[in-house]
Amino acid sequence: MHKVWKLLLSSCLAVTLTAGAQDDQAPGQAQANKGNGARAELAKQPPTLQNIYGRQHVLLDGRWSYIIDPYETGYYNYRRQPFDQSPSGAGGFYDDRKPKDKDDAVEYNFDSSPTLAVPGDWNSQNAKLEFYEGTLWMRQKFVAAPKDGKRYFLYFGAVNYEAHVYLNGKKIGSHKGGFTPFQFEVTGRLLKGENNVIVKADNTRHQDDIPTVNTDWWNYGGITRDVILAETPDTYIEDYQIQLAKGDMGRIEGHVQLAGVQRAQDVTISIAELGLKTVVRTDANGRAAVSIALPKSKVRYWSPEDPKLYNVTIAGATDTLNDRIGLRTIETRGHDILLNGKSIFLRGISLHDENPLIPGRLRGEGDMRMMLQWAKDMNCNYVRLAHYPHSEEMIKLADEMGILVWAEVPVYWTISWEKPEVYANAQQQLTDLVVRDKNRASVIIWSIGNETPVSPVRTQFMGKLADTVRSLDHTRLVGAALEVHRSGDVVTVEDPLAEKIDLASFNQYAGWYWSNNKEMLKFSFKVNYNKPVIVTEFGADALGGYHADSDTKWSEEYQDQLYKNTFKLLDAIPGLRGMTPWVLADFRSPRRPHPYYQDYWNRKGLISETGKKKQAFYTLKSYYDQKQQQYK
Ligand code: GCB
Repeated sequence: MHKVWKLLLSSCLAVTLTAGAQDDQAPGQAQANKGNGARAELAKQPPTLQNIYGRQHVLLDGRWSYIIDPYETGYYNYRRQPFDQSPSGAGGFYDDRKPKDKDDAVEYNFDSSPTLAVPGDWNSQNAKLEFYEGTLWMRQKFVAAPKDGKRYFLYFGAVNYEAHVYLNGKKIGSHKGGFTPFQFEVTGRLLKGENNVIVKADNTRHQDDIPTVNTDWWNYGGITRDVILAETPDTYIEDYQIQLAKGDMGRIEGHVQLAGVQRAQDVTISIAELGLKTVVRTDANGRAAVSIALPKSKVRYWSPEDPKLYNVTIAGATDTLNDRIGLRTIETRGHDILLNGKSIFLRGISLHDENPLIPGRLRGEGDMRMMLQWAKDMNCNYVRLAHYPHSEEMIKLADEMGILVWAEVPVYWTISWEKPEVYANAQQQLTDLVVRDKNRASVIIWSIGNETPVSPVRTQFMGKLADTVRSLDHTRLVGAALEVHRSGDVVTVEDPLAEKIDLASFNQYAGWYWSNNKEMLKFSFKVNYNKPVIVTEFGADALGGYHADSDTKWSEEYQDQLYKNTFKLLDAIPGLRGMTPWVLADFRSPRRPHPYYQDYWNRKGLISETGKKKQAFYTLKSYYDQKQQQYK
């Protein structure tokens, strides 16, 4: 009997071990099995490396050869048993086999297969794959020169959705979840000279995944973020947190975590520009708490107006890492959001991890800069990175460009709330997000989900996520995009989950899904929470370049008028402290088939799929110009 165990390792990394174990083997006890090909190769994995780009590394991006495999012929034999769980572990496409001689038939061939750019979704790179949901095999070859005394990690920024990874024909592990990083230690498995990494990526949707089958975005498949081979010393800095203590502008609070044999070491944390140097001693588990008093008068605190990043060096006896870290506090008091103690208004916009001009997933810094610059052109100081973790590069860019961030996990709409394994998956994705981005000053809000319909089982699920995120990081705010309820003309936010989070944050679609421009001003909002009110979505579809009067849906004028009306409605809410209208740019969605107005695009963008700004873009900008004056 074969069984796949999802392990929630004590620290953070979700790793699926393919164990040829007995059914009664408990999760967490799965062991590598003797002799059985790939199964013997799988071992407990250390948590993902903090600050992957700060490591000695090579990018394994570039052109990857691929084979489309809708029937998973390269994974299962004709009795639908996985090859990688057979006694030899061989037989799948990951063998990358060539015919031995002329009477040998091999039915696949990476060498003569086409290639795709990595990072990159496959849907935008080959018309055949535009709507494809299923398995693709992808291969990259690279030369390595592993050194004695060093450790090596194969790190994936994201693969959507399920990845099985093979190095030189042997399985090294698998991972589920389309937007968070994962890694496998490959020390001792890397060959001197040519190596071959093969990934089976499968973006099939399932009801019991996170997200579930129903979303309003394109299900882009493939290796959508960087693939990295990182080298560390034998004992290395695995993780650290260097951030201001909650509400204390005079102190850094955090920790350092070493991994390896020499775990007890002196570790020096220095911020040269501030003349700071602190030495901590890690314990037998490699851990040390960090607390550093700051010369407040000398510090330039990070903010959108002055996104100052300090060079921080963390140096142990065996490993040194550099990071650029912003120092800021974030709190709420009543209706106020306080950044470095000062009340702010979040002039935001929502966006997807998609470049409408390709269209496809954001591929790197150029694409990301374009998106964030568009937000800045609208005088935004804040973005909602909907509806799933965006890339680490994006968050770093937000740090550098001075843009506050709402970061989210794809707990979206109708999740299978009652299933423990579904909860475990959601918790893992949230954990991986927090672990990855906890040193980024730009991130001020962790969002645990979007428009999840109120019910006891859902509220329990979401409540546990809220508790988890607070236990991982008590310095930031916790949010969720809640739903509203209407009774006559009164729109209320009544959700027991609101008690568990720091914001009264909700989506509302007056004038689009309910009512219209003529009538929407009759509505009023009742938000009975003494918390900052953040409107996480509102909007209207407009086909760029389609002009009509402001009562005609799909026109730029309609969208523009809806924005003007919405400002009137929202400005009447006493605690309003920010908003992220839906959405920066048109984005692709299979739920949007209208042949003329949509053509599989959600048209609520303020920028069209050709990159043209619609009328409402300028209307939102002038509203934000006023808000900026108000909160000076
Ligand atoms: C929503 C969702 C968002 C959709 C949007 C829409 O409430 O949160 O993902 O794309 O509405 O356009 O309907």
